Amino acid sequence: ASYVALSGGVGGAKLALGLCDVLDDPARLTIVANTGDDFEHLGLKVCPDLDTLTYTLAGLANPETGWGRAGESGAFMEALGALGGETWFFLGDKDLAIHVERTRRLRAGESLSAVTAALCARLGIQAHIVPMSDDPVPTVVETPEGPLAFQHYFVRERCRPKALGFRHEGADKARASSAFLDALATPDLGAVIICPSNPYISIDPILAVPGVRAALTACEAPVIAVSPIIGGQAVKGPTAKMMAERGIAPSAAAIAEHYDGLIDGLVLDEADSHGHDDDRAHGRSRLSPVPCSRLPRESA
Ligand code: FO1
Ligand code: CA
Repeated sequence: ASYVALSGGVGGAKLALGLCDVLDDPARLTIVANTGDDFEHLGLKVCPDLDTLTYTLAGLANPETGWGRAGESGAFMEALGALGGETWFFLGDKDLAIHVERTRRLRAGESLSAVTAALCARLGIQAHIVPMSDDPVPTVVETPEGPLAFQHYFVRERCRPKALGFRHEGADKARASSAFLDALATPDLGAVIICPSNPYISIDPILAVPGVRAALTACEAPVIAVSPIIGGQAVKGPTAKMMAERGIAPSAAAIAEHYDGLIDGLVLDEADSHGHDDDRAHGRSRLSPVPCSRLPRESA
């Protein structure tokens, strides 16, 4: 069988790496990356989630941050700061290379899908990392102080402003990447896995691309989400904060509710199975807990 995973950055990349480990042939896995975090910075096209997936699967990721590269140096940033340039978004000396090369190829007319495939091949990655779309769909965060571009909210402001909502700019005109749609249309598709990424800022942008929801509900394969909430806390990052700001108590059941109508199952921690049973009692019985042992595994 083949598999499709929908992923954001650091949290999703860890599951993607695990999926590669359990598959005999990682080339059967297509990982669709959120590109709502992408932005142009210092004249360069930066795609954080694509790069986090790329570095993680290539074994090059920085183990402390989860993003950027291991063994990184900051001479460029230091020199830029001395010149009065913008340093709130850290671009390491090695990491800089991927932004420069991607920007060059995009300007030469290649699609983001083509550039990503070429760079992943160069780094020896067997799984297919594909952008959700070749069209820009930048996430804009609505805050009491006005709208903020995603990285300005996330990195520069450290998620401090209350997030009133998220807009996926350009989503109405965007087209899903052909590699994404082709992977969903594969006849032997075994499962679609929604990684334990932030539902609002990592998965919703993918679902906002026209045709994606329809393709997911139409496919025969089960769509299984892995909860990013364990015991009322986010595995990583500001997911619980964002849920609280929307008046939603962070729980695995709330994640099931968020993906209601889309998923066939939710992988959750034993710590959360009690809340989930409560949820089932309230009439959402088709969302049954899926034991982790039933995660996709190639039959021997
Ligand atoms: N996250 C930060 O918190 N601070 C940074 O300076 C930063 C730089 C950065 C550079 C390249 C890259 O691929 C990712 C980077 N990230 C940084 C992570 C990025 O902001 C992600 O969008 C978030 O982690 C959300 O997924
Ligand atoms: Ca379905």
